[in-house]
Amino acid sequence: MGKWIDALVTLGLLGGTALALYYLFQKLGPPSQFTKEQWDIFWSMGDINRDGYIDDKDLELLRKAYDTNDPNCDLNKDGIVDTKDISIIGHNYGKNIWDFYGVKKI
Ligand SMILES: [Ca+2]
Ligand SMILES: [Ca+2]
Repeated sequence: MGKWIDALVTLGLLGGTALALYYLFQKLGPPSQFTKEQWDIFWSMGDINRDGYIDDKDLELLRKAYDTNDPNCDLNKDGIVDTKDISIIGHNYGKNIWDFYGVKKI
């Protein structure tokens, strides 16, 4: 009987720890290998959704924001989303943040 109680207490503790870690992960998000500044630089090269890749998803976001002043898509920060911003993505298309900074992806 005592063994069962010990086992249950252990399970309870493990479950509690796992739950606490889960909530912490949800709150803080996955650990990032890069600083905010590094993400900002890569954003300015065309990674609008900040997923680490400059690809069709970013082009699509830029297309939707075309001819607006959406600061999230205004890569050269000249106040308008236009062909200049598209050409920035075009220039960097296919790059990813890990290769760019020479960091192994975890
Ligand atoms: Ca992206
Ligand atoms: Ca612009």
